[in-house]
Order: sequence, then C-alpha cells, then structure tokens
Amino acid sequence: MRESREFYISDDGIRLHLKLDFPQENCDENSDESCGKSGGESFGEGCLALPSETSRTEKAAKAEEIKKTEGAEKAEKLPLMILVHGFTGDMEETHIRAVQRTANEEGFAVLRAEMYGHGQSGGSFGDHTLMKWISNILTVIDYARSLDFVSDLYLCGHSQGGLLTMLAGAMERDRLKAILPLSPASMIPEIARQGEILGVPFDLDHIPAELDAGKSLTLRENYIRVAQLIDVDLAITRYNGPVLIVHGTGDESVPYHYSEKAAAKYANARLVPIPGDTHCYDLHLDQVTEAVRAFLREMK
Ligand code: FER
Repeated sequence: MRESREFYISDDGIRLHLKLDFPQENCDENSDESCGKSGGESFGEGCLALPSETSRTEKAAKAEEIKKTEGAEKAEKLPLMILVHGFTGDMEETHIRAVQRTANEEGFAVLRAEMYGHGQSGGSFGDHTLMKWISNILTVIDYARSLDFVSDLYLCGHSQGGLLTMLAGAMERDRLKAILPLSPASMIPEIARQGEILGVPFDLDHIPAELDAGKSLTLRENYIRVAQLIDVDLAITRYNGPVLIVHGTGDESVPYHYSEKAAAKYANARLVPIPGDTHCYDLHLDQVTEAVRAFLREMK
C-alpha cells in the first residue's frame, strides 16, 4: 500500500509545496476479502489435516507465489494527475480536493501542487506572475516524470491553474497524455492587453504599480506585464491530445464563452458545461467530478 506524502521540492530556490495521494486499495488491514492475503488456510495446531511433507512444500510454493504477486503489485505503474489551484487559491479548496478524490477513485495517483506565492509554497503573492508559475509547473512535471511508479502523466488545473494547464500542455505536448483545464482563465492575457485586469480597467501606457486583488492581497505590475506577453491561441494550437474543459455557465469571474472559444480551437476537446454554476462550482460540484471521472475512465 502506497502512503500519501506531503513534501517540498525546489524550483531554483523557491520551495514548492506538494501532496501526493494514491488510490485506496479496496480492502483494509483488518479484512481478508479480495486482498490477496491469507486465504483462511491454516496448518496450525488443532487443524484436522496435519501438514504432510507435500503440503509443506505446497505452502512454501504458495508463500513464494504471494511474495511474487506482492512484488508485482509494488512494481505496478499508475497514471498520475498533477492538480493545480487558481489565483489566490490553494490545494485544500473544496473543488480541488473533490477532483483529487475522484481521480484517486479512478485509479490515478494525484500530485497536488501549490504555485509561487500561493498556499505553503515560497514567494509572495504580490510577486507572482504567470512566468513564475510556468517555471514552477515545468519543475513539478520533471519531478513527476522522475517517479518510477508513474505511467502516463495528466495535468489538471482550475482557473488560473487551468490557463497554466493550457500553456504547459503546449510546452509538454509530448509528455502529457491529456489535459483538464477547469474553468480556465484563458482570457487573462487578452484582457491584460486590452487594459483590464480583475474587472478593473487601467491605462495601457501607465500600468498601475499595484492592484487590489481582494482577500487583502495586492498584485504588482509585473503580473500584468508578463500576462500581456502570453499567447494562448498558440498554446491551444500546439496541443493535439485530448482536452477536457469543464465550466459553469453562470461563472462571473471567468465567463463561460471563453471556454466555448477555447474548446472550438483545440484539435480534440470536450467541453462540459455545468448549468448555471459558479466559478468554484458551488451548485453542482458532483457534475464536475462526474465529468472528470468519465473522461479519466475513457483515457485509461
Ligand atoms: C481576472 C479574472 C480571473 C484575473 C484573474 C482571474 C488576474 C483568475 C481567477 C482564478 O484563478 O480563480 O481578471 O486577473
């Protein structure tokens, strides 16, 4: 049985907070059912059929077989999904946990990762930019590739983490079996170029030094300067693998129509609308997890 782990890796001196969760085996320590453990056979005292020489040999052979099976189980590879939160988010948010559990239930290991300036990772929120997040996710992908139990890699992210998923999909197109941008904030670069961020207009020739990002957080100007350079359309055209986009049609932070546009441009995308739902799926989180479950099942 593989154990969940919480740990840190370094991205050029910035610590990244990660949690790795595994599928639960369908048995527990106290249950003999379907575990491949002792099958109720006993040669101990009080046993009616005392062990003959032959049965001892059989027992040894059986023990050897069990050992081999356990070895094979340990060596068995698993698909792994990297999962990233959004802007001001973290890995413990309800929707992130729900997607993680769903993927675990479908037999995927899940590596939740917190990006620069978020959760327990290093860096301050005010200094975060999409380029720092890109550097972070490339490091997380390299780490995931180094794990010997990993078969196929998947990348999933919510909102700004969904945009990151689309960008990383293009960069790691040969390494990601599928990507799952959830309510991706794919419009950030476009609106930043048009002079708007977080619903607040700004003068393109005088980018404000600081912006109020809510939750008592302040965003600094480099966030905007970096966002303006990001080419989402290029990223979309460079990823030909399967894409699952899930998006609430009542999302007020990232309007649904941006996902319609993105899905239409991808070579191989499925868009699942969540009727009337919000940015973080306050109404129908179950529909989100069912869409993710169905997609992952088909991929396996
Ligand atoms: C914005 C709209 C949405 C924006 C960020 C988001 C920085 C991201 C939301 C999220 O990740 O949940 O204008 O600007």
